[in-house]
Amino acid sequence: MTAPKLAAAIRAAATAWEKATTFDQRTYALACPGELADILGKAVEEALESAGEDPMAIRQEVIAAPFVLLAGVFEPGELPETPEWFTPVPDAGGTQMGRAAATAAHGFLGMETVSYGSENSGELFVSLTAIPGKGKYARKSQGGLRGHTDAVSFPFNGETDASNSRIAPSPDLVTLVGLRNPRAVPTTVMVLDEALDKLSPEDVHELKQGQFSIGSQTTFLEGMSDILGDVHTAIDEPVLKDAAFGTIVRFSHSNVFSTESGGAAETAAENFAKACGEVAKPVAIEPGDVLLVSNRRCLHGRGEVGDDIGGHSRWLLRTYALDTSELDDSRRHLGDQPPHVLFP
Ligand SMILES: O=C(O)CCC(=O)C(=O)O
Ligand SMILES: [Fe+2]
Repeated sequence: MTAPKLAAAIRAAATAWEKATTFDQRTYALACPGELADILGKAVEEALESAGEDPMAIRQEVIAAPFVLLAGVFEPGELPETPEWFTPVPDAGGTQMGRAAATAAHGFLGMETVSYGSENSGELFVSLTAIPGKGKYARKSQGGLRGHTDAVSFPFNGETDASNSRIAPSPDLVTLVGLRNPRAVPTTVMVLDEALDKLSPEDVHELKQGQFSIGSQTTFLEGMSDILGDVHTAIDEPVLKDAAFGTIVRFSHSNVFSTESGGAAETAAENFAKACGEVAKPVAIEPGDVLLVSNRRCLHGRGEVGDDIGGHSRWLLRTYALDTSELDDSRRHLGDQPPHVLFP
């Protein structure tokens, strides 16, 4: 039972930080997420030590987990009405503490909180809410989502994209912060190993071959055209890969296709999508919770959100974390962007 111990330590670190700072100091600190992660990550470690826990063991367990729900790690407190677009995240007491709790978790895990210049202009935290209107963003935001990994067209950590070596890896973690969820709309998690247990060895073999086209997630499309001059698609890539610590995945029901249709690869992808649906577990992220989802050992999706807009309707924040200890600076935007903004 690692999650409750880590949750208590994050809550202690975040609460102490809140008491020791003013609103304006917190605004300023959140603008330097690397430094804040160091400070809060150490505070989490100290809180675990004073509770008699072994921080190293807890860190390893969380890094290896498909997902970890950290319940009640911050007080959502003061919040404006739910926003109607991804950005900007309003600077209010509740969003500050939610961002701090996520930053503390990443800092403790030794991961950097990152964004991509091509998604929501590189904002580090974005709001996931129901968007009004009839366009593609509105439709996507109000509907359910089938299983996917985020930033799916980008390579695994430690690998290079075949078309452009600057393209940064997809995140290791997708981190969701609960601000409002009055209808308890579930985020769904699909543990990779559970899905693979449902597949034949032949299907698993097919999914490990470089024979899938992997298109971009909707939220990256416009930014990517601006930055790369084109939309990025990874071609002839595998969906599964054997890594040192087990099998890892990049997949999306809507953006991954076998390069050739009608063959064993296509059947394997269909069977995999079906298996993911069968193992999906609902996790309703409540206000004050942080859900860490491995973007390698787990897929995630969501139940139907519905058309409640603004007011006190569902509101999560999303950010990403990546182990950047081996990342070359060429894979960051740099220039006029803060260092945490990755390319493209
Ligand atoms: O809203 C959620 O619970 C998850 C959303 C998600 O996975 C996404 O926007 O990529
Ligand atoms: Fe997602």
